[in-house]
Amino acid sequence: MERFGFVGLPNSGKTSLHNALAGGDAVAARHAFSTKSANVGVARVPDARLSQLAEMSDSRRTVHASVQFADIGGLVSGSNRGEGLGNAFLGHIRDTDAIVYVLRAFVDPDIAGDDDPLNSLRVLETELALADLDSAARQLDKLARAAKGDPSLRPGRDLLAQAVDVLENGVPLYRAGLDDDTTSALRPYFLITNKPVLAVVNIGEDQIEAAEELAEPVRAELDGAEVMAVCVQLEAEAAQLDDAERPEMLSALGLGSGALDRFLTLAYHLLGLRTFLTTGPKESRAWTFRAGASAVECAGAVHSDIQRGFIRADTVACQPLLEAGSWVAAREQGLVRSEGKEYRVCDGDVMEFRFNV
Ligand SMILES: Nc1nc2c(ncn2[C@@H]2O[C@H](COP(=O)(O)OP(=O)(O)OP(=O)(O)O)[C@@H](O)[C@H]2O)c(=O)[nH]1
Ligand SMILES: [Mg+2]
Repeated sequence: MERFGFVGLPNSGKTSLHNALAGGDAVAARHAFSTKSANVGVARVPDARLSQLAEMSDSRRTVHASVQFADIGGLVSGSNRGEGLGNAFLGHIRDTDAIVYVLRAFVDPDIAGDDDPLNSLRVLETELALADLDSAARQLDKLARAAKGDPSLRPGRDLLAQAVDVLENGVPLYRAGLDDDTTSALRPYFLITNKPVLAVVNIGEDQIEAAEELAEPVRAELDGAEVMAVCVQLEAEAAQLDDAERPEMLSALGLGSGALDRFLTLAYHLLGLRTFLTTGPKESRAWTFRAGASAVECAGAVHSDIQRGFIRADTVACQPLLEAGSWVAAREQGLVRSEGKEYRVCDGDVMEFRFNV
């Protein structure tokens, strides 16, 4: 399952965001460093198509795609030298797939901490770049020695040297304009700033009107990265309500359908994740695949036997299927295609795999 790691200053709202997303109840508290070990939660990726399919098929259950979130302790300026809680817990997010910056904009004199999102971003980026520099320099040292006797290790050594050059200037790797091949080649070294980033600007209840104004400078600074203003506190409270009450509360507060659904959808897409669906009386289910995956690869997500014995995949896009009203009707109308192994699956395809083992 895809994982996101939260990075933020103390009291920026990381644990509150984690609770809002995962519906959990980890301790969010007024004092800094209230999180001392990582919380890991799972959030369902919203998908309106799924409930429509479930209704069409009269499914006994629906299963959403999901992603994981790791909430760790706050970072401060100097964490790399052991200030605050130090930066040891960055280890918990080295193997995540993307970084979520949680940047505080809400103002509350009773809760210590910086409420300038841009300033927070700069502190965090410096700390992450320094942590990566430390790790990259150590790995480079080892590899450089080993490469003397083994020329096959030289490309790796050169790559790490390139990363060290960038990081030494305090620049996160995601800002260095590295091409896709370099980014992929660096992946095995588990550098935090080599991952895609998105940011949540945590606004107060009294800042909802100014949401865009508060998010804009961060968006400009991160140069096109996904940046969203979210009133984390309200969303966390709304997350405690049941599915029927939540929309009422959110719309009464002027928050529309809430920011978390949008955030999850953005995060999911940022990683190049897509969804195909299966539907029947037993269940309707959303399955995650990487953009560009083939039908036979997607079959493997459902079951290895289906992948092994793959014959073909009956495929129809979700919307036409819903309009037809059933698989039978869709077949009669000629909407269902029979796709082979190499078919590139599209987001929203509904599939029925034919297989033989
Ligand atoms: N007024 C206000 N308070 C908030 C908001 N978001 C979070 N808080 C409060 O800020 C405090 C810190 O929130 P946490 O979620 O614990 O922050 P954290 O980033 O996990 O903090 P550490 O784990 O200590 O690094 C809590 O008392 C929250 O209730 C907000 O939008 N408005
Ligand atoms: Mg916390």
